[in-house]
Order: sequence, then structure tokens, then C-alpha cells
Amino acid sequence: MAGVIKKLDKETLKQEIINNLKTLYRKDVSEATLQMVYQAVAYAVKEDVIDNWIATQKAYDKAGAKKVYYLSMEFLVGRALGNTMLALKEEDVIREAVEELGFDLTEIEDEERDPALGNGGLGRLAACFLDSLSTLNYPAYGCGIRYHYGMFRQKIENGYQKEIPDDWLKNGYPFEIKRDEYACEVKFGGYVATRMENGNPHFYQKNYQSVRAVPYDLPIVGYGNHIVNTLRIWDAEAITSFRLDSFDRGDYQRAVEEQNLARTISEVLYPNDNHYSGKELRLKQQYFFISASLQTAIKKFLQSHDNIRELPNYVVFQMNDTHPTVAVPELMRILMDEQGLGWEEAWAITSKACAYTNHTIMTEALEKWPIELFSRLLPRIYQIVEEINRRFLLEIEHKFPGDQARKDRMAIIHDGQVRMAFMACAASFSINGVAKIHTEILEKQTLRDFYELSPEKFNNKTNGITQRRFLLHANPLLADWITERIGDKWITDLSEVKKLGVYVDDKKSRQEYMNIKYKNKVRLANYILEHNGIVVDPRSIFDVQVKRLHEYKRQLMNILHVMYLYNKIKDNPDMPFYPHTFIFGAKAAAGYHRAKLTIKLINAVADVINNDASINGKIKVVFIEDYCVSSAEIIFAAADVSEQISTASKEASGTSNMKFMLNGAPTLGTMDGANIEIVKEVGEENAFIFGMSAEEVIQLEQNGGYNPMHIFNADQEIRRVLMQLINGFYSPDDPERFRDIYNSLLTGSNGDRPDVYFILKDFRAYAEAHERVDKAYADEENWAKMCMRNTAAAGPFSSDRTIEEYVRDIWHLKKVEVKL
Ligand code: GP0
Repeated sequence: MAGVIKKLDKETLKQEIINNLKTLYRKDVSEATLQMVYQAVAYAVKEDVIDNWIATQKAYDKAGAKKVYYLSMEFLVGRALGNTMLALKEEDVIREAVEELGFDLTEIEDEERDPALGNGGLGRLAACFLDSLSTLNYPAYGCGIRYHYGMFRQKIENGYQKEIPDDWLKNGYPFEIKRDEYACEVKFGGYVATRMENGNPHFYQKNYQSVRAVPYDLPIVGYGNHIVNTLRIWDAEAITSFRLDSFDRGDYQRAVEEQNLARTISEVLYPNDNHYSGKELRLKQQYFFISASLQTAIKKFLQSHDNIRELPNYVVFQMNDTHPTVAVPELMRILMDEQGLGWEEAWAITSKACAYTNHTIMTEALEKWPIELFSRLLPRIYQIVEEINRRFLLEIEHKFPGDQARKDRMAIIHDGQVRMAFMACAASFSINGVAKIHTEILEKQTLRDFYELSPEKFNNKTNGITQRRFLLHANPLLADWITERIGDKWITDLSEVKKLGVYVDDKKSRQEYMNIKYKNKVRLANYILEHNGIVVDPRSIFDVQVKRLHEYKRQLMNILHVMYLYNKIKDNPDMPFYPHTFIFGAKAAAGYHRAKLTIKLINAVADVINNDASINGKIKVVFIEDYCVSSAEIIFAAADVSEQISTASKEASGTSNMKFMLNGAPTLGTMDGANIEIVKEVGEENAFIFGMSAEEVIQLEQNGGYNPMHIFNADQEIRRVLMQLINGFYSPDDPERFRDIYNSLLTGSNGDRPDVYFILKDFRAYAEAHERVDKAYADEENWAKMCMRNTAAAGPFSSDRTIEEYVRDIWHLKKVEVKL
């Protein structure tokens, strides 16, 4: 029966699991560990996936359909087993099979290590996009790197973050398939040689070092539609072993160097979020996965086409931030040096095939490679970049004759550096930001010159999240409740949730909805007890901020506010105050000292407050260790308040804001990123907005004149909180411990202005917004309505909507049906 999911039968499944245990581990069920059972179950599920996977790829070939290659250094996919079972609609039968074998499915799922091949929002967005592409029947490849060590695991020791290597491949990853037959060669270094061919110079690299790029494929399973797309992640292997005999390249020295290169390239993910570190190895990683991905894409294209000029009609490369921008000169190289095209033709193809997404306006995130490094590592690529730049400057001259200043501002090669964002803009046919306000800021400020040159390239694509992972999988109670009321169409069409609106005025529905929230809070409380040893009261307000630790995200403002509240309660023990649990989760980049000190501060404040019996548990502070996709799935469902408090203009979009909203937590936030669109959908009365606008922030940054010392001097309560940073109140053993944070707010440090992110400026507005939250929470009936309205208004924030927009405006893909 076409279109109907083939149901696994329970007995076969049990047999398969038993068999897998035997062939994988030589064990029978009674001796198997949970990890072994997990692997055995995963392999059983994978078998089903494979059938769909093969069918999908056949259908694509047959349809000759256009494909998007989503090029990204990061894919934060999270665990696969649970998601796959849901997508195949096999969860129930698998649960029964596993139970009959004497195991608990949740425990089995907890055995899976998250493939943490990303840092935060950008990598998770890429994963949500792949999920949506598959579910919406679009042909797509994710292209990335198989880091042997993903995002570090975080331990908190004595209040400090400690980074533990994430050896996620240790037990083997059951869902991947090594595709050795598609391995290819990537070349570094050496020099460019020329020879004449038919009267034209032909360029080629000599004396280079090579690595062998080996792809591993991960299945991306669409929801209930048999589609399985591929996430192809590349691993590096030494090439020398099978080349040692080649007489001109077989020297021993190079063999050793190539071994080393191969060993390091795909070893570890750089743990920086919104920050560029400029390391040579990072550029090697970029070129490595891009060259391998593009070579393969072109080869595949040429298997079914004989005119390379047709490429842009069948292939589009979406660059996830500037990290994959070497795709531009690499595609030029392949087209010219390997396909024999001239510059104009190669450029016509490249600039119709590449599109660029910008994810941040933070200047410290802008990638700029010193030309010394760039040209040494990628000599031929650098040569091409120089020519791209030369021609680009001519184009500017043509449109703005004599405007030398403009050319200096826009040059791709400038001041000894290659500016990757500018190359991406010059070469792409589409440039998009990730929320309305972000795209506006790109057009008016960050990329203004490029907007003036080519306004037609710019477009907005507000981010989204997949409801399948962040509601269906992460909040089964609410998912069932919704399906009972409006059916299950919301799973693939989130706009359906607006139909929940009619239940807002129904008292019984409200009770049920809030009861689910309560149960989810109990689940999180148990998690916190198990992982942190802290007892929290599920009846308290769960006020949550989970995201990467960064000064612009202002976790510091949050904890300073907790300190302020604590002072108030100590001074006025009888003041009415509803118990709060302030929950934090955040990883700091390993080299980001102030961020790490902020984690220590949060834990120091937690230590004092959680152990002060005199406040009767009115405030608890919890720092959840190792915030990652799987803990996120437990946290969102349990939140009462969503903290989205970045300095306006700095958070490109945010995506946790959408996950909280969908799970019914009102936003406490600034008018930044997608918060603005969230508030517009849900209504200002169902959110808690405060603080400076983006415009005000930008004005104040440009005009100067902000002096936080005035606030410090005038506001006694703020002053007291800041003094507690340096008088040992939270660090009796070392009163100087938090001096750097204090200085950053009041005097500035390392040449920065004081309070770069306007924490003191926004502090009172933030405190006042919290008072509004508390007041609203006290009105139980109305609070329930607010929460429900958030869920009901979350429809536009599905990544399905985002992907449909990318398809309509940029990629122009057609849906492909797969029938088994
Ligand atoms: C942006 F530039 N983002 C970067 C980066 O290096 N890493 C990263 O995660 C994020 C933005 O900060 C964001 O606002 C945005 O929603 C996300 O990219 C996806 O567009 C919040 O995480």
C-alpha cells in the first residue's frame, strides 16, 4: 500500500534485537548491558531506515530533481533513536518489544550519546533545517565534518567549568555508514604551476600535501513520508599509505607531514560561538570539507548531465555563515582547472549557485584570514580570490565611479586580510539574515555598501525550529493533549496550533494544560536532583535562561538581578514573594575568561542563596551542568518564563525563544532578534518586554556619552549588588575573584568601554519586568491563558515555514514523493 508506513511487527523486532546482541557482542539478552541493548535496538531501527534511504535516493535520481547542499561547519543533531522511531511511527511497537525483553525504552534512549557536532544556535538551526527538508519532501544534503571530538562536555567543579573531551564515537555510532567508495583527495600547500594547453595557461598545484577525505553518511528521516536525506560528514585519513610508491610524491618527510595533517583536521570542533579565532587549523577544516563536498557534488552532477553550465538549475550551495565561503573560489577552481571553463563562464555558474546566510553582526565573529596564511595554505585558491577581488573592484568602480573610499570599505582583500563575509556577498545571488530586525540591520549598517550595490540580493528568512523534536518528542504529554483537541496535522503543519485558541477560555482545558506543565516541572526537578543534587520545588516559578554563555546574551544581568532580589528579601523578610527557581544552562568557550568567571559567579551566588535557611527556599539558583540538545528537550517543556535578554541589536534571531514559546513559556525579553516577531504574534500582553530598543543601542554606541558610573552612584540597590562583587560577599576566600566583572561594568577593561552591553542601563527596566511577571503569575487563570496563547501563536516559528521560504525565494526545489 503506497504511502502507508510498513509496520514492524513486534516478534520480528524482538528477534532482531536478540540477533544483533549476538552478532555485535556475543551476548544474550540476560547478559547485555543497557549500552549493548541500545546499540542492538538502533541497528534494528536502522534497517528500516535503510530501505527508505535507498528508495529516496532512487526517487531523486529518477526525478532529476534540483538539490540543495547545506554547507555547514556545524550540525547539532542531537540523539537519533527517539526521533527516528517517531518519524517512522514505530515508537509504540519498539517500546513494547523492548519492554518484553525486560528493558525500559527511556533508559535505552539515554544510552545514546548526542552527536554534538556544533556549538549552539547556528548548528542546531542546521539540524532543524535538515529535519524540515526531509519532512517536506525536498532533496537535500547536509555537508559537514565528522569531528572525532564534538562540543566538550561540561563539568562543574567547585563552581568552575571544566571541559571534558567528548569522545562520542567511543562505543561506535550505530546510525552512520562509512562510504569509502566516495573518498576523495584534498590538497594543501605547495605552489601553483602553469603549463600551456591549447594556447591557454593551465594552472595546477605542485609539491602539495594531500589528505584523503572519507565520507560518513547519517540518515535524516522525514516524518511519516519515507524520505531519508543524507547528512554527509567528512573524516580525514592519511593518503600516503596507498601512494607511497608514487615516486615524485613518496618522500618520507612529506609522508609524515601528511599523516599529521590527516590526524588533526577532523579531530575537534572549535568551541567558539559568535567568535572567530583565526587558527590555521580552522581554515584547513573549512577547505577540507568544502573541497570534498564540492568535488563530490560536481561529480554527481556530471553523472547525469553533460553540460556543466546547467549546474545552477540542479544544484544550489547554501553557505551557513561565512565558514564555508571557500566554496566560492573552490567552485571556480573546479570549473576552470578541472572542467576547462574560462573565467566568465565559471563566474556565471558560481554566482548563480552560491547563497549566503549571515548569523551575526558581532564584529568579533567576522572571519578575516591573513593573506600570508591563506596563500600559503591554499595557493591556487588565493590566486582566484585575488582575481575575484580585482573584478569586484571594477564592478564597484563602474557603479560608483571615483568612489575610492567605497572600494576600500568593500574590498575582499584589504589590509593584508581576506574578508570572508565580503567574498560571500560579492559571489552569492542571495544574502539573507535570520530575523526581520537582523536583516534590516544588515542592510542599513553591517552590509550597507553591499546592499547599495545589489539590493536585489538581500532577503530575510526568520529562523524556525522543528516541532517534531521540540514538542512531539520532548513534551509527549502536551503533544498528546494537543492532538486530542485538534488532531495531529500540527506535526507537519504547525500553523494548525492556532486552533488551540478556542481552548484558552475553557477552564478545564486550562487546568489540564497547566497540569501538564506541572508534570514536566516534576520531571525537570528530578533531573536536577539527579544531576546537580539540588532540591527544587516544582511549584516555584521556573525562570530559565539556557543558551551559550556570552556577554551580549547578558546572563550576568540575570544573576545580578538574583543578587538584588536576595538583598531585598533579606532586608524585608515579610515582603510577599512567590518562590522562584532561577535556572541557568550554558557552556562558555574554553578561552573566554569572563564568560567562565560568570559561570563561577552564578554558582557562587547559588551556593550562598540555596544554603540560606532564613529565606525559606524563596529563591533557588540552579546551574544545569552540560547544557546540550538532550537536556534542552527536558528543560523547555518545564519552563514558566523564557529569559531572552540580549542587548537589543546583538542577537541575530535566537531560537530557544521559539522552543520555549511552543512549550508555553512567555518571553521575558528585549526587542531583539525574533523576540520582536514572537511578541507580534502572541501580543504584547502575553510577553514581558523591557529595555532599550536596537535603535537606541546603536545610537548610544555611535554617539557615546554613556557612563554607567552615574547609575552606580545614583542607585543604591545597584551599587550594593556591584559592591558585593568585590567585598567577598560571594567569595569570602578571595574577595578579588569577581573584580574583572566589576571592572567590565564600571571602568571598562582591555580597552573596552565600561558596560559594553548596557547591563546597568537596562537593569531597572529588567527588574520592573520581573515584577510584572510575578504579578501576572499570581493571577493563575490569566497566567494559564498566557501560556496557552504562546503555544497557540507559535505556528510561524516552525522551521517548516522557514524552509518553505528558502525554497520559494532562494532554492527553487520541487517536492519528490517516495513510495515503497
Ligand atoms: C551566530 F555567528 N550564531 C553566529 C555563531 O557563530 N554562532 C551562532 O550560534 C547564532 C545566533 O547567535 C543566534 O541569534 C541565531 O538564532 C543562530 O545563530 C541561528 O541563526 C542565536 O543562537
